[in-house]
Amino acid sequence: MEEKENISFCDKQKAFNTALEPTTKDQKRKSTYHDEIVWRNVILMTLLHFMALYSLILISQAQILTLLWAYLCFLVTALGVTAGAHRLWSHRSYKATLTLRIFLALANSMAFQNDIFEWARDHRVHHKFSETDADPHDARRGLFFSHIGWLFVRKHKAVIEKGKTLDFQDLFADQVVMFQRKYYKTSVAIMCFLIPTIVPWYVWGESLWNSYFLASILRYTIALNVSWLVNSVAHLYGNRPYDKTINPRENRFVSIGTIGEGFHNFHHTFPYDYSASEFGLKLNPTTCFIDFMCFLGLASDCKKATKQMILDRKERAGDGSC
Ligand code: ST9
Ligand code: ZN
Ligand code: ZN
Repeated sequence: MEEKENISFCDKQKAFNTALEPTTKDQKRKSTYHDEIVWRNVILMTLLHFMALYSLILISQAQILTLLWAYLCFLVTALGVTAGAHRLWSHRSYKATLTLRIFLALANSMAFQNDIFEWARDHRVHHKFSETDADPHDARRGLFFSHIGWLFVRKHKAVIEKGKTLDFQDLFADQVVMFQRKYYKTSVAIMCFLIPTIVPWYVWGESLWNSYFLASILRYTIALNVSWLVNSVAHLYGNRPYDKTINPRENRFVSIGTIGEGFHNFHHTFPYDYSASEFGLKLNPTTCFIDFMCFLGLASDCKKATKQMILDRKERAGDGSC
């Protein structure tokens, strides 16, 4: 048993050290970087969006239960990103029990936005090097790039170089994160496509066609786009009550779609805050979920910026709006 633990620890260390070494791909990137387009992503994303447009026609033909199911899948998807990959794994803004982490990892596979490790790695790099070449979705490169374009090209070499200076040991040490990464494709097939499609067909007799297009394709595409709005629109449009020197902004419209993640000026100013928004002032569904998990004993140690810190910051650096 002890030997097994040693082996797995050594393996993790080896994997981490290997991740720090430049790969052949990295060497190539140094000499060739210049928006190398990944056509596979362009084609797949274009196809997905056309399929989502087609899904809109099916809304009027579907059973009401199927539409409610698609919405429920959207909420679970969203929590997998907001309460999971974002507030728990990227920022460690609260602690979660194994049960909650398993639920959030499954919900995260429903979101199909890269595995938790990769999502959190890119997101930490985004916070640390915001609006520089090392920011994976650098908003200085415009609305399209920060929304979806960054997924169509190879990363700027600075993203990888700077990213490798950050510490991801906590993610390597989380067995739920590592398990999800190992079985990512299978978990996505089951959580993002199979379950959303099968349930309406099996339980209330919806056609497989309608449930696939509405609960899988349309729900997935909407969830992707609202998530991307945080990187694009919430970095370009809105007010900056907490820090007018940074790009991220408060955007209520984005907050509604993302169940509470559009208070982006606050979030970049106080990234450790589990609510990602000022306490009491804003309705934040993800915060309500985490609070409920604390009530059930599944979450704890929520970090929060104090009222005084927020007031001081507003006075010192805010744009005067509220
Ligand atoms: C998607 C992600 O949509 C969405 C993220 C949204 C974020 C929103 C944030 C807002 C916060 C609030 C949340 C709101 C949510 C609301 C929800 C409501 C519903 N550091 O990546 P590779 C190294 S995904 C350090 O392949 P390329 C590393 O060694 C959509 N190192 O780079 C890596 O190898 P490995 C579906 C890094 O080749 C190696 O480089 N998925 C870092 O340039 C190669 O990495 C897709 O569309 C780093 N940061 O390719 C696929 N990064 O991983 C998208 C990399 O083995 N991805 N390294 O360790 C790709 O195809 C590729 O990543 C690429 C770049 C073509 C974009
Ligand atoms: Zn964040
Ligand atoms: Zn941001």
